[in-house]
Amino acid sequence: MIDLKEEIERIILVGVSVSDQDDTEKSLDELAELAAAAGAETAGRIIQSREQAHPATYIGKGKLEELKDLIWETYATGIICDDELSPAQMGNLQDELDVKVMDRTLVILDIFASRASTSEGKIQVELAQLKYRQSRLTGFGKSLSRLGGGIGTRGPGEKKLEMDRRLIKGRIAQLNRELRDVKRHREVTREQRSRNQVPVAAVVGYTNAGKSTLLNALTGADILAEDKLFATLDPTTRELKLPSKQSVLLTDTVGFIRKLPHHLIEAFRSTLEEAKYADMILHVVDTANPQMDEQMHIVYETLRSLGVKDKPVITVFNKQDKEGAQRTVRDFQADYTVRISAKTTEGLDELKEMIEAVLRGQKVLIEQLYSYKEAAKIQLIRKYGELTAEEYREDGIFVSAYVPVSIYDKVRSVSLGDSLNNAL
Ligand SMILES: Nc1nc2c(ncn2[C@@H]2O[C@H](COP(=O)(O)OP(=O)(O)OP(=O)(O)O)[C@@H](O)[C@H]2O)c(=O)[nH]1
Ligand SMILES: [Mg+2]
Repeated sequence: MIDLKEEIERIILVGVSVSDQDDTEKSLDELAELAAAAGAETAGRIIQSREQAHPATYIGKGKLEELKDLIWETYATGIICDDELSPAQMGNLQDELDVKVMDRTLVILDIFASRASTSEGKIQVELAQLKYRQSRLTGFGKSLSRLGGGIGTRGPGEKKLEMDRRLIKGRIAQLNRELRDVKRHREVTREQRSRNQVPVAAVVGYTNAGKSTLLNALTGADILAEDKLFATLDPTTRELKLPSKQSVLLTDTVGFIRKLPHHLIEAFRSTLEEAKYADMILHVVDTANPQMDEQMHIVYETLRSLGVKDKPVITVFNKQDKEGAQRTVRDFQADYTVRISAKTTEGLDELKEMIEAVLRGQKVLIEQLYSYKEAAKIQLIRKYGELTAEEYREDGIFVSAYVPVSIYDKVRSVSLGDSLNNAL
């Protein structure tokens, strides 16, 4: 029988350090994880310090020779550069090295491609892949036909790899149309939600921070949570009942990462923008990751680039149960911070209280006497607000509650005004 298993790719990581060598090392550590997530094995790494990447070959001539030697010594089948290569760089490296040449973007796209499960996710990934390939058709054709598989060949658009430019253009247009429908659908859902007055909290964070685990712990949802990068691609929304009985919708979404390819941001914009329409942000941080601060910074940068601002932020310092987790943590950009473990559920009650506090801040307090005829209004308050006291008196029901500003007019008692008018 023919062994159909893909040959494991052995790759060399290549980075250019423009300022901080240490930072480039960390970025390559992450690139190694990305490569592993895409099924490749790291055989070595090379870093060059230079003012900027070489416009023609990414690294300089001397380093290129060093890289050739390393490829030869380690039997590497390819290289992955830590930045997105221009089509020219890719072509030149291909000619020089005679192994498969890949970049960070290609690897991330590949991982997204193998994780996409819903039709929405698949459309978005295929679109991002095609846009990336569009400008690199010539260089790629060569290397892909040589190796016949591996990184860069997976995904919903697999069969379309050999399409020519004209067909790709047509396919991109078609996917864009499909994406517009998806977007419209998302907007409708969003509108319905806001009409329902149920507040929404977007769960964001660096990939692998524990967003899905947190959502599962809070709501008993059954979302795939795994120790791998980009386990979640498709947004999932679940209802969380708070101790005060009111509900909040939690939306889990794509994790962020440094140098998130812009093709992906564009394609996944409607998914990533969930945060833009949320009432608050839950920012999940992996405190056991040595690069926690850097990751937090990247999350804020990404949120800014998506136009998410002026939202209350609760930063959730997760994985406190883990050995090596940092205990002294702070985040000056957050309105609230809490230390938790989504795994042991430690700190979750405190987190829920904070969510309530944020919601309360977005509401107004009403303390009124309602006539018994107005019972329907109290129902509304119970549904969308937070009822803190309810007293049955002879002349009506006295209610103290926090309600969203949007329903304030609907639930205000008129009976008091009526009785005053009658008395006059
Ligand atoms: N020890 C420990 N592990 C945790 C905790 N929370 C999450 N994890 C683990 O961290 C890994 C990543 O968790 P996920 O919930 O998949 O992370 P995510 O943020 O959803 O990641 P992506 O969907 O890939 O962006 C999993 O192996 C979890 O079991 C925690 O509080 N303690
Ligand atoms: Mg997840």
